[in-house]
Amino acid sequence: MSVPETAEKIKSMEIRGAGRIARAAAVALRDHAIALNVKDQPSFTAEMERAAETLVATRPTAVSLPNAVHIVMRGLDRATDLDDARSGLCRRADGFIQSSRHAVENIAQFGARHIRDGDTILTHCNSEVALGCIIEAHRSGKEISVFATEVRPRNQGYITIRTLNDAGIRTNFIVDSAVRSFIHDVDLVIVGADAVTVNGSVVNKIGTAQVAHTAVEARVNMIVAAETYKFAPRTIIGELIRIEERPPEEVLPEAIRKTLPHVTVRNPAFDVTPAEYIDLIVTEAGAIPPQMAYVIIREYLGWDIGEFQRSLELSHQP
Ligand code: RUB
Repeated sequence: MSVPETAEKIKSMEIRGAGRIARAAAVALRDHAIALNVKDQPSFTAEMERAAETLVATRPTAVSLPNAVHIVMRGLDRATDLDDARSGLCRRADGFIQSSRHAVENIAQFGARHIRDGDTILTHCNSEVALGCIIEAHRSGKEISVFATEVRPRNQGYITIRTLNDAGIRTNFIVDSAVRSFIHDVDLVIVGADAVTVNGSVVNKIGTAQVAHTAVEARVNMIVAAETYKFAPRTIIGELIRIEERPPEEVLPEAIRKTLPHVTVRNPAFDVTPAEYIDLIVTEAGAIPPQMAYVIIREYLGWDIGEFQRSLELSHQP
């Protein structure tokens, strides 16, 4: 698939979920690199940078996207000629795609260990890693059941219940506002993440923070399943995660809105759950308390504070 096609599918949410978005971007960059017909290395680098920017601009919240693009583009770093640049980039892209798949598998194994025989789990939105943990627990013979939310306005819950049903897992489907009514039937909440900040806050589908607050009040543990490339390096230097606000049509059709001139629809796609509401973040590097997010950013993402300091110093020069 071409870069513009991939970008369009990410924007329209045909490709969605932070992990899938990251892998789709890596595939698009690799295919673009293979197909690019340019005569020298500088033109190749310039074209690849343009493609990278197009992909990163599609959705602002899922940090997995710029992280994946950064990892892949580092394939250009030490290239000496055009062939070297092309093969370096493809190697990094294939490496990322493969390690992302391994990460999802490992998190499923680690996360499943936190689910006990007889547990009822609540999940919100549609996260392949969160579902991976639940399905692995079921596969290993634990008798479990699930509460899955609807996830207004885009109804990602429909995808979740289809996956759980296909896996043969007993599932209750509830509207988002019913979480408080059922929380005492729940033993554990498991969700995914679009971003984890340096202070351990988790950015995920709108409503996650409400679910977390309800879980804390009911003394129900909450686990976040997140690959290390969902941790946000730039939060080290104070950058905030941008919360995507999507079009009002997703919430209320234009025909109705036209009759309500004093009403404005707000449609943030994500919210922020504070670290203190989260018991554990399960990554492929192991389970960590959210307060250890900085270690993941430093040890696993290949960004170091020196890189930021250099760019900040440069931008301070007159
Ligand atoms: C998806 C969402 C998911 C995370 C993690 O939002 O919030 O919980 O992206 O998903 P959207 P995964 O549907 O708006 O993309 O674990 O699959 O990466």
